[in-house]
Amino acid sequence: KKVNLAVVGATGMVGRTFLKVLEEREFPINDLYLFSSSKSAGKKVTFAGKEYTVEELTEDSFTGRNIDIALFSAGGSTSGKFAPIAAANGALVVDNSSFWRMDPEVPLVVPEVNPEAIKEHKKGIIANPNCSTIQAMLPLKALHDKYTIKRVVYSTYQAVSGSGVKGVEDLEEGSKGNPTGFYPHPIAFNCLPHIDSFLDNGYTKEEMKMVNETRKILCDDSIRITATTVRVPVKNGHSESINLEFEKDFDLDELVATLAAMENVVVVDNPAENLYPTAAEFSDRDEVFVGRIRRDFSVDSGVNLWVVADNIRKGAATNAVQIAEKAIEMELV
Ligand code: 11C
Repeated sequence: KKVNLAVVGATGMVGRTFLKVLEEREFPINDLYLFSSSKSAGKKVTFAGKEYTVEELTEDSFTGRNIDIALFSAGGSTSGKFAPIAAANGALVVDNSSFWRMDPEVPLVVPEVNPEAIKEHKKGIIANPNCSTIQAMLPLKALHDKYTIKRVVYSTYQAVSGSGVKGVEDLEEGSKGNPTGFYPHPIAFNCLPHIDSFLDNGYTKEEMKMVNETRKILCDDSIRITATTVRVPVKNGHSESINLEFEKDFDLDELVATLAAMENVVVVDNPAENLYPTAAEFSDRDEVFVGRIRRDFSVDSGVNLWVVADNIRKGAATNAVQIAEKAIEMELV
């Protein structure tokens, strides 16, 4: 079945990657509509050999166009206002912002982990999780099903592309000695334990997203979770140290095999050959890469993992496109 598809935020970093991923995966598109703010409206974009003009997003953009699916990546306030308008006009919205993620009527989906949740949408909106949460969910789901996770300690090393083009500019200019002042401190040759804004509990919003979204996606509020999220001078690709404690004991070889058997997880773990995933070498891919898999000897049953993925692909665009593909497969559009 071919669908009429809209991309909202088509000229942004994630929006452009939506188009790349849709083209690569030969997504079955009938009519394609590209929307942006007034600033980028009028730009020409080529998709599958055809030129499209980006239109300004307005309240009438979805009227009378029979748009089946709308992929949104234009920030929380745009999603808050326009996703319900798109849904009211019959579109199934897959939203990349944080606006709808914790709404109980909005499924929060990683297709390899909880695809069946897609069917439970009540508002015509499905939320794409935060990038740092998405990549953690694949290994955690495989291990939670088998060993029951009791506690998670996340420590992240997140690329500047997660902040958009301005973050990448600050790293590039800052490394030449001219930081743009985009971050509260220079990111070049530095690490900032500060992603998104600070909350009253001392955590950042990014850290609390990891805590709350993990529980929602794994459907388990009993898991104890803490997180420290750090911006590092890496252009693209988030890396995460994940420490897990289990209810059940495990055999390490069996645990590695369990991870390797998970859909779209690739184990890259051979210390003797200096083999482990790194952001620079393993981004621009759609899978999640896991290495440095080793027992945590400080607890009865625990493991440490190093998890790397492309935050713009699997962490945003690819995951959203996979949700749209599942929705078509499930005949929801
Ligand atoms: C970052 N994770 O790397 C953020 C970007 O909630 O969708 C995505 C923010 C979000 O800065």
